Amino acid sequence: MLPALRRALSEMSIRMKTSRDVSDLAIFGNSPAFAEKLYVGRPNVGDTTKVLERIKEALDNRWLTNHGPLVQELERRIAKLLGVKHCIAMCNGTVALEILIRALELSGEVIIPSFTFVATAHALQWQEITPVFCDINPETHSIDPRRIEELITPRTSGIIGVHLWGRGCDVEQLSEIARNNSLKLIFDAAHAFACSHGGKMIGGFGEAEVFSFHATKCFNTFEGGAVVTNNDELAAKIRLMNNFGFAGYDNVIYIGTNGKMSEISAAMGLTGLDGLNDFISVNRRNYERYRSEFEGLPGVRLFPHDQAEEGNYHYVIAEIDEELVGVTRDLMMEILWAENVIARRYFYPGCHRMEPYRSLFPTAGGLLPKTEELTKRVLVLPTGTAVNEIQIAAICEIIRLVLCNAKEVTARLNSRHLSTPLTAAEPITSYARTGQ
Ligand code: T4K
Repeated sequence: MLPALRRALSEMSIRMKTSRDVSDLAIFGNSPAFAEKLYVGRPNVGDTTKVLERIKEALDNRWLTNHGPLVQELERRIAKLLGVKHCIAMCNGTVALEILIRALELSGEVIIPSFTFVATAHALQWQEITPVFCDINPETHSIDPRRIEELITPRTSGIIGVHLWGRGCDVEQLSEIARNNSLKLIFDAAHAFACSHGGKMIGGFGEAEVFSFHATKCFNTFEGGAVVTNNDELAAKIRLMNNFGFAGYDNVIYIGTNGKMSEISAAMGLTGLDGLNDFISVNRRNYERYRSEFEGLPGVRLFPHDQAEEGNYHYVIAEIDEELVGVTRDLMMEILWAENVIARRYFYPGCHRMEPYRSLFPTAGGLLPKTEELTKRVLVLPTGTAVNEIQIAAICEIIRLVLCNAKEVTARLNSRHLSTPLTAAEPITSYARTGQ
């Protein structure tokens, strides 16, 4: 470990072990680098006093849910921030997707990427609509518009683009395909709160867009989500459906469900909005730190956030190419977990390999070669307000140590796992950082 880093660690009293050679790694039986686990998706909490004040306000008002004043305020502020006419806050992103899909009367088949959180697919299948999985562009990790038209059948009613990792998918191409084929286009923007595409805030594209405000997101309401749209009629219908179809006391005019957000969630959300710029600047600082640590590390690609756009920088995604580095992504994850770095392999193994889709479409993988490859490479690393730059430097040191000694690490672990040998390609010669 760098002397400066070691000094900084002792000054900050962070309990971290330093690994200088492979034998120090926790996977070989040593104590982990971090005394406490570092997670992906640790919630951004913001000003706790303010959250509690707002919750007290709700309790004092005795107005706890059913489109109360805090939810209304949250909806107004989100609509303003995103430059959209309507925001309908909901209990989570999955229910928001389900209600939107139902409100648009999607049916038959809907084309979606397989490389997404399983909720995108489940929101369709739950309503007996078949998700048809489309391959992705490995550069952007988003649905590849060039692969869509071959999947359109007379049963296709729509397309769901997913702005994965907060980066806008190819909205223009998708819009053109939807227009030419009379399909409804919506976006799963679960990752993309406060992000822009082509200089315009995500939220205003397609028929409507859906956000998740789950605890693990950049901006959270404990559990929560929203549909945002500029379509007045659609917004009115969704509002009804979100509250059992009630259009006033005793007057149900439509089939609906219960997707309402509570006042406690809105209290968290309003406080999160107050702190949003701070969350994003920490995320951005962390991302830049990872970027500089990974510079000159061949075989590892850090998924690029487009600096020309507004971004929330909420996910730090490393792609570990086994062919180039001689270590599998899974082995790297195992090593990091042993060090208490709980990196995640989102969205492994791809929706098409999860149930019920795996049984329904056992050959889907043949049409998804890029998805299949990417799900073996992606490793999402801890960031957010719970992670600091010193910790990031130490995580990167571990990764570098493993990559510098890929052959030795793999051989030692292969002898440990004799029953399931790990494969090792010839590693690139040097991962040492310049100046080390
Ligand atoms: N579309 C997309 C593209 C999505 O990514 C999602 C959700 C949705 C739709 C659906 O939106 P919601 O219905 O969820 O609003 C997590 C989240 O539960 C999920 O919301 C999110 N995407 C997905 C990407 O990540 P898991 O299965 O990874 O959750 P879990 O329990 O493993 O937690 C993730 C990490 O966060 C852990 O490392 C621990 C940490 N954590 C979690 C919670 C809840 C904390 O430190 N504190 C906490 O309170 O799905």
